[in-house]
Amino acid sequence: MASKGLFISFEGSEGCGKSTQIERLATRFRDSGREVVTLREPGGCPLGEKIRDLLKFDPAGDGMSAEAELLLFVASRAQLVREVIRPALDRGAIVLCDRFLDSTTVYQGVARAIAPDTVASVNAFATGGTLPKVTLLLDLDAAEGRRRAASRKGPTDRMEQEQEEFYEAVRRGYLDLAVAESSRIAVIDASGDIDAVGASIMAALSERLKGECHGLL
Ligand code: Z5A
Repeated sequence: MASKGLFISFEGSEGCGKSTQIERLATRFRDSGREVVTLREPGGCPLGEKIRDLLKFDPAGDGMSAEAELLLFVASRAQLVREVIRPALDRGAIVLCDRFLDSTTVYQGVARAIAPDTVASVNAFATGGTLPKVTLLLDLDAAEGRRRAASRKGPTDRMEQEQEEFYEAVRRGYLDLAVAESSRIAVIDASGDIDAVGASIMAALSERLKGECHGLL
């Protein structure tokens, strides 16, 4: 049975502005009277948050293999889908998720060079067919994203210690994916100020959800 809710994911390289725009969009949707569930990956549920800590900060993660990393990211996703996302969509909520399967396709598949078929197959197993209706890819120069991210407080995590080429591969990987999956993924220029990016997001959603979201956009 088709769910009543709406699932939107946000993707992009580090510091591209996903969290900022999710917060704005959530406020807008809540003001229109809808239940909104905001989530992040990895994380979003108790098991996922433990896995997040393992992936980002736990010293046990030092020297983690690319294969173990892949399986931990999808383990977090498998739990989030079943524990939080599906029930929320069944209630009719709008789910805004900071990263989802495309992060694995790009970070593990492209930047870590794990075989695309392997990544696609574990992604399919984890999501069990629960996919975003629309994915907003916030595209930003990799170095600018790193500058923005560095301006925030907080400890550096394991993933943030990669070389610049890694983040450039991520950006290219996302743009290639957006071409391959253009019916789902909308590319948003994230280089403007917060209001300009927000306006581009609203325009992309209006275009892609035409006729499906009465009173929402
Ligand atoms: N990862 C993976 O490898 N495989 C997977 O399957 C998944 C994830 C799911 C998660 O990191 C890491 O895991 C991530 C990918 C990997 N690694 N990297 N690198 P995370 O969850 O800790 O963080 P993130 O997802 O990379 O995002 P972020 O760093 O938190 O950034 P953001 O949410 O996109 O941006 P922001 O916090 O909204 O904005 C960053 C700063 O810029 C902040 O100070 C804002 O006020 C400012 N900002 C926002 N918008 C603008 C504009 N338009 N102009 C100027 N300044 C702005």
